[in-house]
Amino acid sequence: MKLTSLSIILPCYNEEENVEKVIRAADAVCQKVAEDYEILIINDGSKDRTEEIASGLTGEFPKLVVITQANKGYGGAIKKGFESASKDWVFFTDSDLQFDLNELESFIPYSSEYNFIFGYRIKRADKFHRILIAKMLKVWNRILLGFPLYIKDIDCAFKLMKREDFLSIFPLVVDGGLINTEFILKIHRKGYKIKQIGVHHYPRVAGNPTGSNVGVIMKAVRETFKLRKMLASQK
Ligand SMILES: Nc1nc2c(ncn2[C@@H]2O[C@H](COP(=O)(O)OP(=O)(O)OP(=O)(O)O)[C@@H](O)[C@H]2O)c(=O)[nH]1
Ligand SMILES: [Mg+2]
Repeated sequence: MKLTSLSIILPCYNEEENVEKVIRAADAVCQKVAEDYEILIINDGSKDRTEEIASGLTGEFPKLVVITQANKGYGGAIKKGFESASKDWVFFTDSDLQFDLNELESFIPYSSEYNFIFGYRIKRADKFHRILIAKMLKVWNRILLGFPLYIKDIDCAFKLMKREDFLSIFPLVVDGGLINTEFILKIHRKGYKIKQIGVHHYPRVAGNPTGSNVGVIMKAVRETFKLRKMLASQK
């Protein structure tokens, strides 16, 4: 079984050591899981050779599209990917090789029954403080936003979604670290079923982890209150 068509979104910020490998991995898995596909590299204002390396591979990979924007942070990068995607299904993951893209294959059989298929990290290969922040986010989201508790791993960057249904919850009001929180909440409130599948997670071996600096966390706090307002207005 294959998907009719798939856009795979890869946000990249200073991923010169990872970008070629992730493009190769994405192309290989796309060939297995989709009849037609596009690979979208969202180069989020990288200061290194990410763009040069990715653009240099467009000859070898005709399905590869490199989109460059000024740095907007993780949320702004995947949002750009969602806006640029054109295929029936959308899958996004990180470009730092912390996931095995081949595991997308195990999601495909569920695509006839579910429009949202989300990975959860069976065992997170992250530092203690990152895992603690994720646990705190869950409690925070529950108390302030009424976030559903059955979602195992809010921010797992391994999600497959049917684009038409995903677009029905747009526009997204946040563009920072709470982007997953926002769209999961909206999907849940619309009554969609979400299938969750365990995926493996590996330590980052190259490049710099910057996903949890103080600026990112402060923005997430501001975004929570923006989200609360949005939810209240939709009641
Ligand atoms: N940190 C960061 N990542 C970005 C940005 N824009 C896009 N990304 C990409 O978003 C993905 C996730 O970023 P990571 O820094 O790996 O964040 P994380 O996986 O939550 O945590 P660590 O790997 O521990 O930092 C990667 O593919 C990045 O290249 C940005 O402005 N900052
Ligand atoms: Mg990472």
